[in-house]
Amino acid sequence: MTSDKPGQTDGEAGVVTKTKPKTQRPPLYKVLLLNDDFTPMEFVVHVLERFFGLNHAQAFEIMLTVHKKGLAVVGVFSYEIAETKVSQVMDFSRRHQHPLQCTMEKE
Ligand code: TYC
Repeated sequence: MTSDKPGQTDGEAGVVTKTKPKTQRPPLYKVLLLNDDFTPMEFVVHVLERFFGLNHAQAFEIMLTVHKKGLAVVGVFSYEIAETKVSQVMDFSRRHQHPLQCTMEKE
């Protein structure tokens, strides 16, 4: 403040404007696995181990969640990685003639 009289201000006294430093994070994408009535449970477990680096217990648990709830998030990745995982799962499933569906969604 530049004013010298008590209680009088130049209108700027005590006004603090903070500019928050913004850290740019890349957007993340959830990879979702969807249930169906035909894909064998063992195949889904295998897919989760092979393409998502899960151990057998983790893979089995996620497979059961999808089976019971209809879908589950398998992992969260950058756009490129998520897209690659979805393609790998869809290609592998089609090659084995299973209707397993995998999609991605912005977090
Ligand atoms: N519902 C399937 C069955 O009973 C198993 C299954 C689980 C299929 C998860 C797809 O993403 C899936 N054989």
